[in-house]
Amino acid sequence: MSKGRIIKQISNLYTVLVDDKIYDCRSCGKFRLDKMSPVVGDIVNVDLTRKYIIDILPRKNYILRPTISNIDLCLIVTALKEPDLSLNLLDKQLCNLFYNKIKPVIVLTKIDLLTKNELKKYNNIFNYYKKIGIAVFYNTELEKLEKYLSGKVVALTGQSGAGKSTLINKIGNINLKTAEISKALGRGKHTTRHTEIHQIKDFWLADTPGFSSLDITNIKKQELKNTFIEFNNYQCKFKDCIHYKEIDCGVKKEVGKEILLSRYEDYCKFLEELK
Ligand SMILES: Nc1nc2c(ncn2[C@@H]2O[C@H](COP(=O)(O)OP(=O)(O)OP(=O)(O)O)[C@@H](O)[C@H]2O)c(=O)[nH]1
Ligand SMILES: [Mg+2]
Ligand SMILES: [Zn+2]
Repeated sequence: MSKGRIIKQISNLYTVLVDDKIYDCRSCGKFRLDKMSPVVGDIVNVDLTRKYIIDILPRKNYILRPTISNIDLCLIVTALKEPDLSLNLLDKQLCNLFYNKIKPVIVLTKIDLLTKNELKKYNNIFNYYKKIGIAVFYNTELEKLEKYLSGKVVALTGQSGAGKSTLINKIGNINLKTAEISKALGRGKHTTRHTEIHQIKDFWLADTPGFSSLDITNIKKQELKNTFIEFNNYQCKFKDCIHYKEIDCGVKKEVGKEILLSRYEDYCKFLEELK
């Protein structure tokens, strides 16, 4: 029996990396019974003669969208144009990651397509995200980004067409498939079809399939406020205040002042989706 990491999955075929060697393995029936199937990122025990995954070692973390485990960071790759920036989708992804206790980093792409004025507007918005403690990089700041990623297992997530595979190609000097977005529909073409971890320099980057919408309705109403991390800094009259219809709410008092308006609006939209 040997220990390795799953770096790729295509239906029931898993690519497992054991001591720098790659093995194509299947998972045994017991996982179907346990209702817990192996996913990319899992550390597993494998039987190398029969090419079977025998056990999944305890996970440090796990997330369903994108489906991956044991990551140190997740880069939310976000285009400022083509497809147009959606702060709503960005806030939703942040919720999803904070809820699953995975550290998010925002990576902005396609700044080359912006006018000076647009760039200024976006700089103000993203300074807010920095202020609340989320690291923000442009996809042109490769050296800075690489230093930040050093030693880590990192997943890239984001809308289809945002530039995830392009970024990995640039950093790793490799050649993952990329494609222009559909100009007619204004969105990506779901070019990447499976999750795969690539060893690059002294870190690991997982490319994942992009999406166009994200479902967070598994989060409970009382839990949602904790995924908007800056809300914890304010005092409300009621301990269980969800910052919605309550009186004397410290969060509502700061909306448009200390709290970015779009953040609070997105919070309310998500809360209503959970009802
Ligand atoms: N102008 C510009 N184009 C970019 C940039 N980054 C990526 N692109 C282009 O955007 C398109 C989509 O890039 P991909 O890397 O395929 O996007 P993806 O996020 O991997 O998309 P999926 O695999 O569908 O999830 C490609 O045509 C890239 O060349 C950028 O910073 N500027
Ligand atoms: Mg891709
Ligand atoms: Zn409140």
